[in-house]
Formats: sequence, structure tokens, C-alpha cells
Amino acid sequence: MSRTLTVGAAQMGPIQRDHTRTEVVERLLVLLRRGADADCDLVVFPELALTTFFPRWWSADIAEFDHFFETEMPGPQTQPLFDEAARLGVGFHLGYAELTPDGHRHNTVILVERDGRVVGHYRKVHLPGHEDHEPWRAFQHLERYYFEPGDTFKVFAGFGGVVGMAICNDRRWSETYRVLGLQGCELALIGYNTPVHYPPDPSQDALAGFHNHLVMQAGAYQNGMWVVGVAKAGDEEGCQLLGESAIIAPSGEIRATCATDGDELVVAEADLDLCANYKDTLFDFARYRRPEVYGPITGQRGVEVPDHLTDHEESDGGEAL
Ligand code: CDV
Repeated sequence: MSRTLTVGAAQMGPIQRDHTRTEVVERLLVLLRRGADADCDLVVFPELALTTFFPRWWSADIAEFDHFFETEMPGPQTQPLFDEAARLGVGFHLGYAELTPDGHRHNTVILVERDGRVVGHYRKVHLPGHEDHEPWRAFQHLERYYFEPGDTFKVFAGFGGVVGMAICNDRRWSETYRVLGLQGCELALIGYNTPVHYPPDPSQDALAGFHNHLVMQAGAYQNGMWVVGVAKAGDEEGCQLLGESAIIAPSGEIRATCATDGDELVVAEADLDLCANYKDTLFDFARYRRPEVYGPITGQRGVEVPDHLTDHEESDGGEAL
């Protein structure tokens, strides 16, 4: 049986602070219907796809921003998306801010099958930015204030394959793909909101697009999986967000990419069986990985590194190989 999925990367243009959920859900429905017209099995929406990227602002009273969070999913305003997905037979992936009944806040994503069934949730593990107000910045990045981190990367059976999820900054970490890859992930879905300007080191600004594709292409190739990276793009409240959403094959090749900074759907055929070309050859983990060598190295700066990793033989002055 063919395991070829038609996947849509549903990039969104900016969501301004005063845009209502109803307006945003209407835009999502338009993209979902475009996906149905293109015969998509799955439409992938970005991180925090229901609201503006609110961690760019500080509020001393964290609860003042609770209106940016969902207390249920689906809730009254998002139910139309679930209904339309089931009616069209198109699954979707949607990022949102989650406020749990016991008061925990997370940067979360939900994956929904073509029949409207919830496949799984994921809560962002790598929270970038800072915990406290930093007025020197042109804009804040207070994810570490507004959210608690998730504690696991899991895979789910869905869309005829093994599906994993990650969110934005997670995509820069090789561990993300490897932990998913070790669980057999064939399709990794990743939404993002990436400001082009990086205040701690503006020399990275010109490389924002390069780094975005670099990490996702490497993660796809080194783990033999499809990666779908989807942006919220454009000028959001004066902050320019990177677009360049992409669907990447297990070869590391980009199969489709967005050309605008607005609401845009690009589609690619993702043959999940292609993963085996890499998982069963160059990246046959069971055969070639050497976990006994990698050991329990944490390797964090400031953490003592075992001697055998720091002892290098003295150079004998011989010729370089
Ligand atoms: N939303 C994010 O996680 N954004 C980060 C920025 C802060 C660098 C990213 O890695 O794209």
C-alpha cells in the first residue's frame, strides 16, 4: 500500500495584536480548504498560529496575557477548524498557547487526523529567550517567562506512518531530530515564529534564512525523515518574522518552499517509504551508531568534561595528513 502523503505547509502572514480569534480561524479555514483543493492529507500550521507572538511584550502580571491562551482544544472558537477538517478529510497540525486547568502555561501543538481524531499533543522543550524584562532589546523574547517547558519528544502513529512534532527553537537542536529519529520518526512537523533580528548577536541576522534551512535539512537527512517547517512570517507588530517555510525530504532536499511573507500554501508529495532509503543504509542506527562511545556526555559549557575527551596526544610536528 502506498504511503505517499500529500502534505501542505500552510504558512501564515502576521497576526497583529488586535486580530480576533474568529478572524484568525477564518484565515486558517481558507488555508485548510486550499489544502483540500490540492488533495492534501495533512495541512501544517505554524507555532502559536491563533495569536500574535505575544512573548515579545512584558507584563508584570502574567495573567494579563491569559487571553492569548487556549483553556480547551478544541474550544468554541477553534471547533470550526476541527469540523471543517473532518468534513474535508484533511488532517492538521496547529500551534497554540495552552493554559491547563491547574494553571500551567505551555507552547503547545496538536495533531489532528483526517477524521477529526486527535493524534497527539507536544509541548515545546527548548524555550529560547529570557525570563525577565530586558528593556535594552528592540522587542522582548519572553518565552521563558510565559511558558513552562515540555519534558518529552514522543512519536505518534498517524497518517499511515510515524509522526513527531517539535516547535520552532527545537529545530536548531540536533537532539530534537535524533530523539525523534531513535523512535522511528518518519515525518517531523515543526512550526516557527523566527524574528529576523536576533538582539543578542545581530551578526546572525543575515544568516537567518540559511540557518533555518540548514538545521531542518540536516535533521531530515541525518535521521532519514521528512521535515515540514512552517512559519508565521512578515511584519508582526513591527517585528519582521522569517518566512521560507519548507517541506524537506529524507535526502535533505527541499521539495517545496514558500516565496512570500503572507498566508501561503505549498504542497509536496511525501513518500514515507523513502525514509527507509536512509534509515536502512547510511543511517541504520542499530548497525552503525556507537552509543557505547558517546556515553553519558552532557557536554554543556561549565560542566566538567571527562578526561579522555580532553586529553589530546601532543603533536609530533609531523606533516598534516
Ligand atoms: N519562537 C522561537 O523559538 N524563536 C527562536 C528565536 C528566538 C531565535 C528561534 O529559534 O527561531
